[in-house]
Amino acid sequence: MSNETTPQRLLAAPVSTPESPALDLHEIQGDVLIGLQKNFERFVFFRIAEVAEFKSALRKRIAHRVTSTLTVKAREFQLRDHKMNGRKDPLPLVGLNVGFTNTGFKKLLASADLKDPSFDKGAAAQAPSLGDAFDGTGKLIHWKPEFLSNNIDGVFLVTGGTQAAVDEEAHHVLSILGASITVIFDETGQVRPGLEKGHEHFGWLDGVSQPGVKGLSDPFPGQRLIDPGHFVFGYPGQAGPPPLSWMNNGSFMVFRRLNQLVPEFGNFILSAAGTLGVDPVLLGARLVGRWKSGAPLALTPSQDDTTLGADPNQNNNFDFSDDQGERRCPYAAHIRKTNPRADFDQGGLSQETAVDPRRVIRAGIPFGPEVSPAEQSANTTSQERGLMFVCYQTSIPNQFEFLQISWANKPNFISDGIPPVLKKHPDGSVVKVGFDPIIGQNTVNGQPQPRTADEPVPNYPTGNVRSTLQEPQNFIVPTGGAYFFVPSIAALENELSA
Ligand code: N7H
Repeated sequence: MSNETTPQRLLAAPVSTPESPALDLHEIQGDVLIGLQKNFERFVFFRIAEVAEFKSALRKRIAHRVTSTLTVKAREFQLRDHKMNGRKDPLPLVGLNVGFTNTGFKKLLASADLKDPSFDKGAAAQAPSLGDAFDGTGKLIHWKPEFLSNNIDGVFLVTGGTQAAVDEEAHHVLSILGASITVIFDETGQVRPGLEKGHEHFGWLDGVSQPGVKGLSDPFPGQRLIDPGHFVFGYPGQAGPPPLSWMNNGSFMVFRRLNQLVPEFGNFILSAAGTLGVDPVLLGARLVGRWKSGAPLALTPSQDDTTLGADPNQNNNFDFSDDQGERRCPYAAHIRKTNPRADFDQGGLSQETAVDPRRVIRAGIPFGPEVSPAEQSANTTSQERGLMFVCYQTSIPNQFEFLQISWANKPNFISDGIPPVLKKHPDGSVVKVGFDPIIGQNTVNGQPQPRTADEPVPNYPTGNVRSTLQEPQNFIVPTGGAYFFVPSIAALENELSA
C-alpha cells in the first residue's frame, strides 16, 4: 500500500480539472488521498482521559504538527529527487495524522452526529456482519481485548523513513499530551526488508491500483479518475446528505488488524496446485488476479512479466471487458472481486455508477516479523504477522463494508450480486463465482466455513477447463479494528478543540 517504493505515488503530479473544485490540500490530512510516506508506521490508539487538557493541547501544540496532503505532495518530489540522485538511505520525513472514533467525538463535540451508521456503531459491533468469527456469547474470538474494550477514542498515525524518527515524534506527541490521554494499544508496522519492500506478507506487490482523484491525480493509463467526494467531504461525488460543515476536508478511516497465516497459505497453495494439476505460482496468481510482481493476469495470463508489474503506465491498463468468460482472470480473484472494473457494463450499468462509488483509497502497511525457518518447516504460524489495513472513504457502509460483505463474501457475486449481472460459461451455465479466496469470509453462526472459488485452473485461451478451488480455512484472520473520522486540520484547530 502506501510506501516509498510505490511508483504511482512517487510520480503523481498535480493537475486541476475543470469538473472538480480545487482541493484544500493544506487542510486534508496527508494519509487520506496520497498516503504519508512510510517505511515505519506507529499506530497509537488512545483514550481521552482529561477532555479539557486534551483539547487545549490539541489546539495549541498538536494540530499544527499534523502533516497535510500539501506536505505529502512536496515530499513526493523530494523523495523522487533523492532516488534520482542515486541515494538509497531513507529520508526521515516524519508524518503525523490523527483520527477519532464515535466515542472520541462524543467527548470532543457532544452534539456530533457524523451521519454514518457504521461509524456510529463502531468496528467491533460491525465485525460479525463482515464475517469475523464469534463465540456463543457473541464475543469476537480472535480480536485483541483492547479493540473490544470500547476505550479507543482516537489514533495517532506516526510515520517516517526510520524507526528512530517515528519513535522520536511519537514520544514528543505523547509527552505533550501527558495524562490527558491513556494509550490503549501501540503497534508499529513496517515495510518488509530487501526485495520484499512494497510487498505484503504473502509476497505480492501492494499499492498497485488506487483510484485517481479528480483535481489531484494525473491518471496513468487505465486508472479511473474519481470524484474527490467519494474520499473527502465537501466535494462532488459525495453520497448521502451534506455533512456538518466542520466535516469538510475530512474522511472516514477504516482500520483492520488482519493477521496473515503465511506458511499455511503457502502450503495450501502447494497442495491445492498438486490436486488441481496446476503450477503453484500460477494458482497463487489466479487467486489474487496479479502475479507477485504486480503484473495483472488480465494482460499476461500465462506467465509473470516483472517489467509490466513495475510499470504504472501498464499495470492497470485493463478493465476485464475482453475477459467476460474469466479465461484470463477468475471473477473470484481478489482484485476482480474488489474492483470488477467493466464487469457490470452489461445491462446498462457502468463503472461510473456501479463501481466508482465503491472505491476506497488504501494506505495500510505490513506488521510482524518475517516468517522464521522454524515456522516455514512446520508450515505453522507461531508469531503474529499481517497487514494493518487502512482505507479512506466518505461512507463506510457503501464503500469498505460493501466491498467486504456484498462482493468479497458473496459467492454468487457477480451473477446474482448487487447489481445483478448474469455471467455465463461458454456452455451456457451460470457462473458460480465463489468467495474472494484472499479476504472472503464464509461465516455461519460465528463459525468460519470452507470456501470455494471458481476457475482456479487457467482457463486460457480456450475457456473449456472447468475447476473449483476448495479452501478449508481462512488464511486472513481479523484480530482487531476501529472506525475513525480523520478531520481537516482546521477542524482540529477550531471546532474539535474549542
Ligand atoms: Fe487487497 N493480497 O496480498 O492479496 N490486495 N488485500 N484488500 N485490495 C490488492 O492493487 C491483500 C483487503 C483491495 O483496483 C492487491 O495494490 C491482502 C481488504 C482493493 O485492482 C493485493 C489483504 C480489502 C484492491 C492485495 C488485503 C481489500 C486490492 C493487488 C489482507 C477491502 C485494489 C495489488 C491481509 C475490503 C483492486 C494492488 C484493484 C488489491 C492483497 C485486504 C481491497 C496483492 C493480503 C480488507 C480495493
